[in-house]
Amino acid sequence: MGSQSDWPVMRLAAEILEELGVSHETRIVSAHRTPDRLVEYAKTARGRGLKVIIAGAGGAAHLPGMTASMTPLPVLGVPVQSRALSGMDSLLSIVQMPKGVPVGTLAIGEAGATNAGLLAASIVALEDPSVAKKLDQFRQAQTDKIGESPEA
Ligand code: RP5
Repeated sequence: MGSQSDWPVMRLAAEILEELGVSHETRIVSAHRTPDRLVEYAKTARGRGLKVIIAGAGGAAHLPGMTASMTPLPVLGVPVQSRALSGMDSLLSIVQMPKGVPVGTLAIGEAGATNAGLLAASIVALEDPSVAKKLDQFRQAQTDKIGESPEA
């Protein structure tokens, strides 16, 4: 994530990964304030064995796109809700990538963070049966919670 201030939202991605048994790391890497850290992180990610990167940022949210420009790994972008423009700035900054450098962009805020974790787990599950099983169980439990009629 781009800042400590993103953590209250981005922790939801970490929590769902934890729940699904997907090993992960959490880092603050700012495209603007720590550019050298970003280059180092993105360029070494695949060599360190990472499979997917979730990048959450707000405002002029260049972290996901710049990360995607420096790694062949799938990059999932989470637009964090900004104070000034409620996350529309974050969303547009992340989603409007030029052809050839994709970022899989999720919803603004908490839904996006959780869904980024779920999507990352789905990617990992392609080659990890234990994660696939936990993902199936998660989805079944979610379905089971939905009543057929509204309660009074
Ligand atoms: C972005 O600027 C961060 O991702 C964060 O969402 C936003 C505001 O950062 P702070 O000023 O709260 O550190 O780089």
